[in-house]
Amino acid sequence: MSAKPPASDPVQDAPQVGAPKESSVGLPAITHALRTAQQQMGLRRTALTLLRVNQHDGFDCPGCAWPEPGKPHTAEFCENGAKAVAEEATLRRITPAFFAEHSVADLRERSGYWLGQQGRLTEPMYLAEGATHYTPIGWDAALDLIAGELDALDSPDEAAFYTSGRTSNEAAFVYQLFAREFGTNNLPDCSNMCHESSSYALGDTLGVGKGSVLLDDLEKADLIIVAGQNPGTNHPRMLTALEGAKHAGAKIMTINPLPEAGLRNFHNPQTPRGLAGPGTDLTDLFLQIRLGGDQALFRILNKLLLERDGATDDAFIRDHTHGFQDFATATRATTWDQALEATGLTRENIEAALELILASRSIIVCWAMGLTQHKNSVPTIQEIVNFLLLRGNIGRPGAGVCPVRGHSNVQGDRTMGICERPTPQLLDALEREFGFTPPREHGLDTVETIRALRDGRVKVFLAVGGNFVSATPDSAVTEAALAGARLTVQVSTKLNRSHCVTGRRALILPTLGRTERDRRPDGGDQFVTVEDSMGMVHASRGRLAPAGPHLRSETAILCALARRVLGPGSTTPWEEFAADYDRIRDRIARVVPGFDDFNTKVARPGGFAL
Ligand SMILES: Nc1nc2c(c(=O)[nH]1)N[C@H]1C(S)=C(S)[C@@H](COP(=O)(O)OP(=O)(O)OC[C@H]3O[C@@H](n4cnc5c(=O)[nH]c(N)nc54)[C@H](O)[C@@H]3O)O[C@H]1N2
Ligand SMILES: Nc1nc2c(c(=O)[nH]1)N[C@H]1C(S)=C(S)[C@@H](COP(=O)(O)OP(=O)(O)OC[C@H]3O[C@@H](n4cnc5c(=O)[nH]c(N)nc54)[C@H](O)[C@@H]3O)O[C@H]1N2
Ligand SMILES: [Mo]
Repeated sequence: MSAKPPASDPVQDAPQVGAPKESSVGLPAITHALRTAQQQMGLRRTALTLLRVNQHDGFDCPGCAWPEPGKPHTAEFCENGAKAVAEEATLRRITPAFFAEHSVADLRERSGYWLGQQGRLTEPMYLAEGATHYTPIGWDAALDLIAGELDALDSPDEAAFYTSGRTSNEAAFVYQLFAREFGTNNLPDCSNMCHESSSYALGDTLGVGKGSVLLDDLEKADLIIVAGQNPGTNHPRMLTALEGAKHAGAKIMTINPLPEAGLRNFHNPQTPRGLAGPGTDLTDLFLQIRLGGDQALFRILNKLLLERDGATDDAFIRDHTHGFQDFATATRATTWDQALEATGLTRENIEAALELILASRSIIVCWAMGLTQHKNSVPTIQEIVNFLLLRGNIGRPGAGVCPVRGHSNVQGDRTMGICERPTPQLLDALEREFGFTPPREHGLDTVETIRALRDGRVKVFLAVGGNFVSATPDSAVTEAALAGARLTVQVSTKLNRSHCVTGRRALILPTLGRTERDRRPDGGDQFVTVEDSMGMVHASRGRLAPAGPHLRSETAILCALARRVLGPGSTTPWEEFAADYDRIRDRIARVVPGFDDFNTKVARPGGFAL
C-alpha cells in the first residue's frame, strides 16, 4: 500500500498502445481492480469498503448508473466500480502543504490522471485575484465570499450552477431550489452532454424521458439490441445481466462501428466458467455500422417490417399510437440504396437482422453515447421508438427502451429538478410548497453557459462535482471563457483540471463522497438517495470515516450557502434540511411526482421503482 501518490506522470511520460482485447473482465480485471484498490486504500479498508458496494445497507457505487439486482451478489461491483470506489476511499490526501508546493500554473501542466492520483481534497482553499497559489480559507469566509459575489450581480441570471451526475437526490433538490429562489434557471448539467437526446426523443414519443424496462425484463426478452454502447468498459455489470439473458434464451444483436471486446466474449468473474473457462459469447449478430448510420438502419428495418405481411402489431398501433399513416408513408419512401450508403452494411447483414427481429416476440433496445452524441440523435432514437411500437414492444414484460445512463445519479438529478428548462408543473409545485415565485424563463444549458461566460454575461460559476473544463466541448474556448468570470467555485472530492483553470478568484470546497459517514449535528447517521438507470430509487449509506475533519456534505454546503445568500427573506428551513435529510425528502414527496411517502418507501431494502 502507498498512501503517497506517484511522483511521475505516466500519462504524459509514456502513453502505451497495445493489441486490442478479444474478451473482457475475467481474472485479469479482478486482479487489476484489487491491486489498484489496495494501493489506494490498504487491504482491510479495501475489503470492508468493496463488500458494501451496492448492498441494501451499503452505498451506491459511484462508478455508473447500472441498476442492482433485487438480491445483490456478495461482490456486486466491477473492475471500474472498484477503481471509482478506490479513487474516493483512497488514503491519499491533498493538504494545504500540497497547494503551497504547487502553483496553479504548475498544476495546469499536469495530466488529469496525475491530478486524480493526488488523493482527496481536505480543506476549503482560496485563490485570490492575481495570486499564484491556493491558500486555506475557513468555511464561513468562503461562503461569505460567494454570497458577496452573488449579491453584487446585476441579475441572478449572471450566475450559473453546474451539476455532475454523482450528486445525491437530496443535494440536487436543495441545489435547484436554491438557484430558483435566488432567481435563475441557469442549471446546466452533465446530462446536456450525455443522454439529453434520449430524454428529448423519449419525452416527445412516449411521454416520459426515461427508459421503460427494469433489470428483470432483460431475462424475459427474446432479443436485446445493444447499439452505440461499450458496456465492457463503461457498465461492466451490464455484461452479467446480458449473460443471464443469454442463458435464459435471449439473442443479442450489437450495432457498433467497433467490435468491442466486452460484447464479444465475457468472462464473468462471479462464476467458475467465467474465471477459468471459455467465458460466454454474448453477441449473436454484429452489425459493423458506419458512424451515424443508425437512423437509416432502423428506418430500413421499419420499412421491411411494414412490407412484410403480419410483421406489425396492428391492434397495438391502432389502440396506442397516433400519426401512423404519415410515418408509414415517409418510411416506405426510403430506398435500399439510401440505407446501404448510410449504414455501410450489406443487404445480407440487414436481412439477417430482420430475420432475428421477426423471430423475436419481445425486444429491448439498449443504447448509450454512440447514439446520443450525433447531430441526428433525436430522430435516431425516435426511429427506434417507432421500431419498437410497430411490433407492440412497449409496455409489456421483456420489451422496451433502455437508454443506459452514465453517472450514478444523473437520472435522479434530473428527476429532482436539475434542468435549465423546468416544466411549468415543477415550477408550480415549488411555488406552492415554498411560497416564492420561481423564474419562468428558461436558463442556460452547458454550451450556452460557455458562450455566456465568454461574452461576460455569466460572472459567477459554481459547480457541484464534475470537471466542467475537461468535459465540455471546445476546451480552448471554455478555458478562456472561465478566465473571465469574477468567481469560480468547485465543490469536489478530488482535484481535476477545473480547479486549475479558474476565474479571477476561485474556491475549492471539499465534500464528502458516497463511501463516507455523514453525521447529523445530533450525532446520528444520515443517508442519501439515488435513482439508477432503470428508475429504481434507493438509499445510499457511507460507513467510512470522512477523509478529513473539515469536509462537509454537499447538502450541508448548499444549505449553508442558500441561507447566507437568501437571508431571512427565505422561509425555506435550510438549517433543518441540513440537519435532517428526512425533512428534505418530506418536501420532495410533495413536489416531485412518484415520491409520495418517500421516507417510508425508501426505507425498504432495495428501495422502490418510480
Ligand atoms: N470506467 C468508466 N465508466 C463510465 C464512465 C467513465 O468515465 N469511466 N462514464 C460514465 C458515463 S457519464 C457514461 S455516459 C457512460 C458512457 O458509456 P458508453 O456510451 O458505452 O461509452 P463510450 O465509450 O462513449 O462508447 C460509445 C460506443 O458507441 C460506439 N459508437 C460510436 N459512434 C457510433 C455510431 O454512430 N453508431 C453506433 N451504433 N455506435 C457508435 C463506440 O464505438 C463505442 O463503443 O459510461 C459511464 N461509465
Ligand atoms: N472528450 C470527452 N468529453 C466528454 C465525454 C467523453 O466521453 N469524452 N463524455 C461526456 C459525458 S457522457 C458526460 S456525462 C460528461 C461528464 O462531465 P462531468 O460530470 O463534469 O465530469 P467527470 O469527469 O465525470 O467529473 C469527475 C469529477 O467529479 C468530482 N466528484 C466525483 N465524485 C464526487 C462527489 O461525490 N461529489 C462531488 N461534489 N464531486 C465529485 C471529482 O472532482 C472528479 O474529478 O462529460 C462529457 N464530455
Ligand atoms: Mo455521461
